[in-house]
Amino acid sequence: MVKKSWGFATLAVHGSGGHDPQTGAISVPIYQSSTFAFKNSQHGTDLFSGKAEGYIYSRISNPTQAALEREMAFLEEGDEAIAFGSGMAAISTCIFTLCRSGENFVSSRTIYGGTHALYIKVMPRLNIGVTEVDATDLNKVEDAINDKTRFLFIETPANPTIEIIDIRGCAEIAHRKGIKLVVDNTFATPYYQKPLTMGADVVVHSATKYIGGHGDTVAGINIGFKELMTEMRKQNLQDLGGIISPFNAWLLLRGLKTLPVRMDRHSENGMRVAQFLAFHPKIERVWYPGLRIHPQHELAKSQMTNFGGMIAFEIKGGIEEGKRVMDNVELCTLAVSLGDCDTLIVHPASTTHSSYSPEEMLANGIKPNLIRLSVGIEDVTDIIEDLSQALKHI
Ligand code: LCS
Repeated sequence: MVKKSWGFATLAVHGSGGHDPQTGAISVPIYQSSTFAFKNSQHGTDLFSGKAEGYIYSRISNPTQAALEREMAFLEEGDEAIAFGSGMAAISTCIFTLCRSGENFVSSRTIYGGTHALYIKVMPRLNIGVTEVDATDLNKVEDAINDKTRFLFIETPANPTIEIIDIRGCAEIAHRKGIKLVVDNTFATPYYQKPLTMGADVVVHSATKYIGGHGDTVAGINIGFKELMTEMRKQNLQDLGGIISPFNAWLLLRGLKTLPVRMDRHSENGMRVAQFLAFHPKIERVWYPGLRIHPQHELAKSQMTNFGGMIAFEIKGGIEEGKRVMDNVELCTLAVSLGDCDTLIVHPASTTHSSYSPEEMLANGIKPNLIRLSVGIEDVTDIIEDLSQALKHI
C-alpha cells in the first residue's frame, strides 16, 4: 500500500504500488500483451461500456503502463497520469484535449523546437491558433488571451535558453481568464518543481529525458486532475493512439527509482560546471538558474528546490568558435536530447531549434553562439577538464 505521506525518494522507489500480487516480483512485470481476454461476452460489453473496470487492449491501457502512471501521479501530486510513446505525443494529445478548431492557445515563445514545429506546421491545418509571447512578461501573456483562448502553455526552465517563467503568476492569469495552464516540466522534473501545486492544470513531460534518465527510451507523460485526465484518456489517447509500449513503461519505472539520486548529482555537477564557465575568459555569458547572475535566479528559487543539469552558454565570437569547441570535446557527447547520465553538448540554432526563423531565434535568445550542455553524472572534474581542453581550441 503506497502512502501519499511518504517522501519523494520513497515514492520514487515504491510509488508504482508494491510487489506483484501473484508472484511477489519486486520489479513490475512487463505485460507484453496487446489484448486481454474477457471472462465472457457480458464482461466484454461491461468493459466497453465502462460498467466494469479492467484491461481491454494496450492502446487504451496496460498494467505496466498503469504502474508507471500511478507512480508519476504520486510524484507530481496529481490525480492521474497518462504515459505516451513520446513527449510530442503527450503534448499533441494535451492540445487536442483542450482546444478545438476555431479556438486558440497562448504559449511561451522559447520552447523546444519540436513543440514550436508542431505549432507552425500542424496547428494552422486544424485551424487552431497559437500566439507565442515573451512569457517572462506577464502583461504580454495576459494581453494575448482572448475569448477563444482555451489554455496557456509554458516551458520552464525553457529549452534551450534556461529562461524561467513564473508558474504561479501564469496560473493566476489563466484562472482569472477561465482557461487552463499547461506546464512542460521536463527540465526540472517533479523532484525540483511541482507545477500542479502552484496552480497548473496539466504537467507534460518528455520522459525521454530525466525521468528515463539513461538515454535508452523515447516517452512522454501528462499528469493532472481527474476530470481532464479522464477526458484525455477516453477522448484522445484511445483515438490518436500515441501510447507507450509496456517495455518502455518498464524502463521508465526503473529510471524513476534513481531519479532523486541522479538529480542531486546532476545539480551538484551543474552548479560546478556553470561556475567554471562563468569565470572562463572565452565565454561571454552563462545561463544557469542556480547562479546569482541568472536574471531570474530569485524567481527560480521561489518555484524550484534545486536547478538540475541544464546549462546554456554563449561563446565569445560566433558559430565557428562554438563548432570548434563542440568538435573537440572528448568526454562530452555531441548529441541532441538531454537528461541522460552522459554529458551531452549541442548547438540549438542548427539542430534542436532549427524550426525557428533566424529572426525568431534572435528575438528568443537562441543566438548563433549559444551552446546547450546537459551535464551528466560523471566525475565533475573530468567534465570540466574536457570543456577546458576543448575551449583551448579557440
Ligand atoms: N519538451 C521538451 C522540453 C523537450 O526538450 C522535448 C524534446 C520534448 C518536449 C519532446 O519530447 P520527445 O518527443 O522528444 O520525447 N527535446 C529534445 C531536445 O532538446 N533534443 O532532442 C529532443
